[in-house]
Amino acid sequence: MVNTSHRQTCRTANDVTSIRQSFLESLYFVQARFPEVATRNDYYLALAWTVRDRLLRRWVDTAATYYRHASRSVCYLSAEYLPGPHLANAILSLDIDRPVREALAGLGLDLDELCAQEPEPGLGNGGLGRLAACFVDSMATLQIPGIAHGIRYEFGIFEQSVRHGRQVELADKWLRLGNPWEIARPEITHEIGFGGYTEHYTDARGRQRVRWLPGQVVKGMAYDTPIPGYRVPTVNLLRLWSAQACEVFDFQAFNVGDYERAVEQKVASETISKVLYPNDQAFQGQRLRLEQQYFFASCAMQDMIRLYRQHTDCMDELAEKFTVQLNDTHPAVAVAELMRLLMDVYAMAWEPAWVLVRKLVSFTNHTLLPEALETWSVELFGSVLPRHLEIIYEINRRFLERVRRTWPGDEARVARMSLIDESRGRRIRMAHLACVASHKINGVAELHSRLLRERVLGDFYQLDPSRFTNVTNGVTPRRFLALASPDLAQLITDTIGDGWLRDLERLRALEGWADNSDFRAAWRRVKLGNKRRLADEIQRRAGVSVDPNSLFDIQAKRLHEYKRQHLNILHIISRYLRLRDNPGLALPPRSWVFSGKAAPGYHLAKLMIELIEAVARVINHDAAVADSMRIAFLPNFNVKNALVIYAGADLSEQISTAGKEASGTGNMKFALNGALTIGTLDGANIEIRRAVDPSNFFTFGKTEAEVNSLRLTAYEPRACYEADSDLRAAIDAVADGLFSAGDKDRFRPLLNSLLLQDEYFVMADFAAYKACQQEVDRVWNDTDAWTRMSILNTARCGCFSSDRAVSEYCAHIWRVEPVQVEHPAERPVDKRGFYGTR
Ligand code: F58
Repeated sequence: MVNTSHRQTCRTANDVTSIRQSFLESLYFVQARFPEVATRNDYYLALAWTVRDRLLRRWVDTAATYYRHASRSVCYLSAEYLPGPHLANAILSLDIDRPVREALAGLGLDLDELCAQEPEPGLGNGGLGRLAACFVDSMATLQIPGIAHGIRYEFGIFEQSVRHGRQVELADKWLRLGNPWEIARPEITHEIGFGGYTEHYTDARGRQRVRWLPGQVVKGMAYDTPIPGYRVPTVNLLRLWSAQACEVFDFQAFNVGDYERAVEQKVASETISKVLYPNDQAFQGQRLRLEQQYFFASCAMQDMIRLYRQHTDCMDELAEKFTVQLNDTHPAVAVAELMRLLMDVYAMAWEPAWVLVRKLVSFTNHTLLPEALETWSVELFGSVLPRHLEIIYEINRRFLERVRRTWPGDEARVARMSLIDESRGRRIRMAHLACVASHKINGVAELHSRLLRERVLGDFYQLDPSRFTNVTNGVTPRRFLALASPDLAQLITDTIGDGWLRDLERLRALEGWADNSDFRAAWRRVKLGNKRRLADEIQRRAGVSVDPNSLFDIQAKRLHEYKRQHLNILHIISRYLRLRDNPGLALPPRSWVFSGKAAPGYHLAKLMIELIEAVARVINHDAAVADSMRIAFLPNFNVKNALVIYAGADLSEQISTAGKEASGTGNMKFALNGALTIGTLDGANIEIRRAVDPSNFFTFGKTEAEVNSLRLTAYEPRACYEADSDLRAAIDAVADGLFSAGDKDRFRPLLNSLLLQDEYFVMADFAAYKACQQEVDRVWNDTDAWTRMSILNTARCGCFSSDRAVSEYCAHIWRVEPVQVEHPAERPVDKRGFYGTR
């Protein structure tokens, strides 16, 4: 008989000798390599397999526990995930850093070097995808049963490089060298139909039924990635769906010599999960994008029902066993798909099916920007999903009946609330579909949730206020503090113990240490070390040398007009001009760092990168300001590159137009790492400012209400230009070609948008921003005061843990409870040696 402790020693024990043994065996038997020819990547992979074995043992135990208890589970649907590299996080979760380091050191290898080999899955655009990854991490840590479904894009977000001062996009080939973190599940597949037509018929029991006869069918195959909880036995899974052709070849075509047609079908099918759309915050209604959305929503819903039916044939209790969370509207077509499955496949009538859907589904909105709201042309939608269009019409018919009953005669309201927007051609409003089907609808920060209730979804709120709620976003402290800044994490643990890693509110115990000068000195030493690391990175990847003792002022996020990188750069220019004119001006040295990608088709965002680069080139080479100003654009902002940035920041730029940034999560990551924020009263900035106390936060700019009334009156950006000589000088310098070798046209589109429209009130906020930056200089000059504020920022940001956010989803939306994973040792081993069987 094989006993479990033996299994443990063979393959998954955590002592140095076992880890070394596993590593060497993985190198030989999985990588088929020997040391003389092994590359660093072979070593990385060997280590990944070694760690993976240790995850898989827990993963199987977790799955077995959920299966045996038929635990109520979260089915999290997100079109995007940005988990970042897995290896270091897995080692942290499993608490095996020390033995792994030692085992590798014995072989002359360095853990950090091997970790650096790992390409990251860039399966998302930005905040939304990273939030999904933080939630997945927190669900595992809180031992919440759940599966996160998404798309296994073969090409994720493009890799950004900067050539001649411009963004260049390169294909992201993250799967090129193999992915040791995924397990292909060729047995878990679902068929997904597209196009075709529907037929209405009467079934054997006399019921009116519909069947959909798709014109094309593709197969969705599951790839599972283990997601470990932090120092708990739970390992959940991220299930990414990959599209495959149903038949490898159309043999008929092949046999008659039509090779092209034979492979055409295969190529078309597999295109669905080929590439991530790189547009953030701008909806583009391409057919392929709709196909992607339906593809993964259907895979997820079919898979949820498959898992449910492992226990019972009766569909009535589906909503007791699962809860479905829509991460924005990208998976909202799941609502119609669920209705189709329940009615057309499982023969339920409309009413009970709809009751089930309403119990199952809830929806998180992540944006207020009108251009980001998804609406599909009815014509396109109907040609891809004819059956779903019928279902959406019927949902709408019933829903509008209710609206008319509630507000008789108010046809304007009916038009506003309809799932079909009739004002610009006929278009399906996906947010309305998600709302109508959800028992809870939430925004991601207090201000955002209020604006949803008052504006974007105001009518829906009036119809059913109890369905609306707020869950302010959060970030995982494991990745964004422990992995981002190991030294700061160590200092914190040495000071207050390590409980903060699972209960971030415990950071508050640092408050008392802010007044201790020895602690402040230690804090500064650690921060300086982090800044040195970042300075090395800036030198290596941007070719700019920065002084680690200067103030590191950082804006790292997607490039977007509403995020206002141009406000930052205009201020930098004005400061440069002031310094040039007054060489005696005593301004403390600052290094500005920008990082972020621009959507490939977003010309003004790309032009902002060009302007940053152009300004950097001039200022960095001007000896007159060499001691006090440096600017760097760090290319290819992603999860991996972000960590060293958050850890090394002194000042975090969170300067979006009030009312535009739903929440922000970078703001939380910076503050948690002890950066002070200069920010507007937008998104979660408001809550961060309240948490750390306004005295430890640099606030500026128009409030959402002020911005709104300015928009309604005749806003004149040119008047701001006339009124502020620094702003005028900055704009004129750009217009005169100071940063473009005399080319006055180069940045014209950007300047015109500011002077003629200024949709995002850059000009209106410039003076306040400038004044606030002077305050930053003043406080920076008082090193002790700054350090104290830095410590208090970390100490008071405990509430921005994604553990807190996920707990709120569990309590108020999902009604899901933690489940203790059973250890195999607690389970018998059967005669054959299979462990855990009954
Ligand atoms: C972001 N949205 C919000 N969308 O902008 C940010 O304020 C918030 O903190 C974050 O979500 C998490 O709630 C966002 O990142 C996208 O990237 C979409 C991806 C799919 C296409 C449309 C944009």
